Amino acid sequence: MIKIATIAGSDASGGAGLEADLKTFEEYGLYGMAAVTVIATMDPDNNWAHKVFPTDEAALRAQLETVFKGVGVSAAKSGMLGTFYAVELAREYLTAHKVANYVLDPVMVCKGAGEALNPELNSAVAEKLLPLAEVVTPNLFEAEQLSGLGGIDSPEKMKEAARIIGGKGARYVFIKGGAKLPNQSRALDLLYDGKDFTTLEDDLVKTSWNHGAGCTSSAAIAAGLARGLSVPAAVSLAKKFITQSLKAGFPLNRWVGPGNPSAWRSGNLFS
Ligand code: PXL
Repeated sequence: MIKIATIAGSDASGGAGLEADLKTFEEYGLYGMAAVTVIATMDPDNNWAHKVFPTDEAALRAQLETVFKGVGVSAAKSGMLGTFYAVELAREYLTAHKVANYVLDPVMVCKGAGEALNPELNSAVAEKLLPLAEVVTPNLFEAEQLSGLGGIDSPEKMKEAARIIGGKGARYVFIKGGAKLPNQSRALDLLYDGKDFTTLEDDLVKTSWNHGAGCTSSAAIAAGLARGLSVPAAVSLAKKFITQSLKAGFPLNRWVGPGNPSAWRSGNLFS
């Protein structure tokens, strides 16, 4: 069995975070493990307001010890880290255990949580983890934060941002325009390998039930790498996977709905 790990937050509602990651790993036929950085909860009596409870440092270190030293992985991803010590510990373990297939999802905001998480923490993620990443997977907002460019609203600006982010150390930069670019008829993402750009297009899925899309997409890329795919092949398969997942999104309640990572089984992921 091929092993893979996520260093991420738990989303108690199950659509994002490590829950989305583990569901995705399962669909790829992998053995998934998780080191929990924070626990995110949502309040049904207060408009689904998010709260984030960090795991304490010793508990996080012990989990990383279990996963990376005790077992070992073919690939890993990180999601919401939540604290400076989680950033440091992720760096320490990914480096010490020479995890080559590391996918950095620079989670800066939860859909529904509104404002960006701590900007200084975002800088620490960029400084400490970008240089380790085989692939970094920002959405447009995160690409703006990582590149320092404002208003990324076109494929040209996405390219400019990708060059800057690539310059900070990630081998591949995958910027997810998704459904967020103005006047688009297709969901458009961009992959940059340090030299060339590849544009990836698929059906534009207009849905509110897209909670966890970023987590699922980066988990699928890491899963593809764990299975031995090249980065371009893993990204392209992940794009098909997330499109299927979003087409099958569904509501959990009046506030939120996730995609469905098992949707490809009745779709055409591999065709
Ligand atoms: O979708 C971003 C995200 C990542 N990780 C956790 C989350 C969320 C959003 O809710 O809860 C744990």
